[in-house]
Amino acid sequence: MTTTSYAIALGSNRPGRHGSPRAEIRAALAELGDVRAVSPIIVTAPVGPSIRAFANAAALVDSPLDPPAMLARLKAIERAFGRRRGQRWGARVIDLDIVLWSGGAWRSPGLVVPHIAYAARAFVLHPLAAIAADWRDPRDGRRVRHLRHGVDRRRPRP
Ligand code: A4P
Ligand code: MG
Repeated sequence: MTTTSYAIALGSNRPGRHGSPRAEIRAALAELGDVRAVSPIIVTAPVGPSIRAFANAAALVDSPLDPPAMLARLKAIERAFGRRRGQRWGARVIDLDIVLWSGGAWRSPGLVVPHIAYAARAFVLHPLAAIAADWRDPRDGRRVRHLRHGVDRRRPRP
């Protein structure tokens, strides 16, 4: 069976049964399966209406699953961690997104890969650049390191 690679973004801004958001991320990483690389866990200011700071990280996961099956797996982990439905953009114990897939672009009902918003999000690109700086977006060939420089330039300077 062919094994593919996924770049997964992890986020948490609410304590759960494993402890702090950082502990929730560590626990989720242990559930992801064949994890080949893990970024540092960073603390980021919330983007959107949520007030609490996030812990964010990225991981590279090897898996024979196709993207819908991988998404189902991530959602099962989210449910097991006690994430409630209908809390879009709200505080969450764990949020697991598929950012990139080695198979390229994917589009099916309820799933778009690359993730629709990742290229503009520092809280995704900073951890991802620590483990996959040379991964290219299949749509335009831009590398993760290049995208990260883009969000850094948009950040206001003190
Ligand atoms: N979906 C489609 N494509 C994907 C994909 N590539 N990976 C669908 C994962 N899911 C994908 O996501 C909503 C639906 O998107 C899923 O059911 C799936 O079918 P969700 O995780 O259930 O809901 P959500 O995460 O609340 O909504 P959304 O729009 O995904 O929110 P985001 O974009 O994930 O933003 N600030 C900081 N600093 N750090 C963060 O991690 N996260 C968010 C959430 C906001 N602000 C943040 C952070
Ligand atoms: Mg999500």
